[in-house]
Amino acid sequence: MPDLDEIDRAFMARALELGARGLGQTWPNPSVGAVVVRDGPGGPAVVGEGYTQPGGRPHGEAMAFDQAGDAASGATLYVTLEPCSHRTLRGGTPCVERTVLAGVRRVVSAMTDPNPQIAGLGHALLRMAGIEVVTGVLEEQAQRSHRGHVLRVTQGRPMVTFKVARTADGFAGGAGGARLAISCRESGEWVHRLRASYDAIMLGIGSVLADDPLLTVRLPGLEIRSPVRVVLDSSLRLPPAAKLVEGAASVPLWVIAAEDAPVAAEERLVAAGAEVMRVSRAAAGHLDLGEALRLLATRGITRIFSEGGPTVGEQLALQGFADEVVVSTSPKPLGGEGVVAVRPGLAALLADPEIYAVTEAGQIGCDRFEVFTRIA
Ligand code: AOF
Ligand code: ZN
Repeated sequence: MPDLDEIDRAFMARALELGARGLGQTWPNPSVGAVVVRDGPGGPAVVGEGYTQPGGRPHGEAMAFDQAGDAASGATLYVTLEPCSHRTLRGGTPCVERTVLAGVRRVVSAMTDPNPQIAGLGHALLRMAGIEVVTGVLEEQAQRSHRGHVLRVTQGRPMVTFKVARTADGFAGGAGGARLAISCRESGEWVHRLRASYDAIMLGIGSVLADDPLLTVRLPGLEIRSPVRVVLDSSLRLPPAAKLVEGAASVPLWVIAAEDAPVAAEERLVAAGAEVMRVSRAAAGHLDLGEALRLLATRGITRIFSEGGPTVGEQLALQGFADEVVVSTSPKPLGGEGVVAVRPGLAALLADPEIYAVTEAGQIGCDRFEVFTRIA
């Protein structure tokens, strides 16, 4: 017989799996997974499951309770984030209230919601209503899943993942920035799936000019999950004929420029369907990355996937914003001079075990990949 802790971890793992399905779709809200479990003759059984819906409402718990109906009475609720205790204009009964009204006897929660409107109040109110509350089950996994939400509410910026693909000899592009076909099909598909779990994809104008990418999710069934595309373009060099701009009517395109970028260029991009936002310049005339990220957080973005280029990646890491770094390495060398994928500043940080830890590594198709997570 598994003990209660093991049972709790198993149902929480299921709740985390459900919550992960909503990643990239629920901003400005976190994607919360919830499972309602009731003891039956054959042991505990799931009577309701749910996760936060696109746009952030209904909340995960509401979905699970809708499915469970009367079966929630006397049940245990597993939830990946502290249930909300607040009432907002967006409506809906707070999840704490729904939990009490449903007659739930026990709540197992992975972590406290750092949103100052909640911050422990959800758990406290449940306990005051006589419900047994267990917290911290699979907390590490939950913290990772909710990192975008946590950083947005505690630091006012989204979480950022920087991803770079390199040849066996370490290049992201050919001489003069020429585009290279680096990744194999399987890892290309994996990147498309990863993209779909982020709220926005961000890249520097250098990569846009070199590659003319579309940056949408092109996997069957996932096309509608394309994140917002964000271009860091201090002087507004983005040509209105770029593929990114052509698609702006169907997938949002936000261009972040410096305050002094030409107004005429802004007008051309806006006429083509893009939105232009402005931030200050920082060192060496580059955009102030911190200000750009804070701006994106105020627009509701919680998770950013940055696909380049190498200079943007290095800057994100040096300024402490690259929460995760994904490096994929192909078995094929370029065999000449090119654009270095992992620049020296980033390489030094990734090699420092006090700053980054390798949290995942493996093989996808012919490519090798590593995920580095910032730990300090
Ligand atoms: C939950 N379950 O599924 C989510 C929660 O704007 P509102 O009213 O939807 O509230 C959003 C806040 O609620 C959000 O900032 C976060 O703290 C929490 N999200 N809570 O109980 C959920 N998505
Ligand atoms: Zn809620």
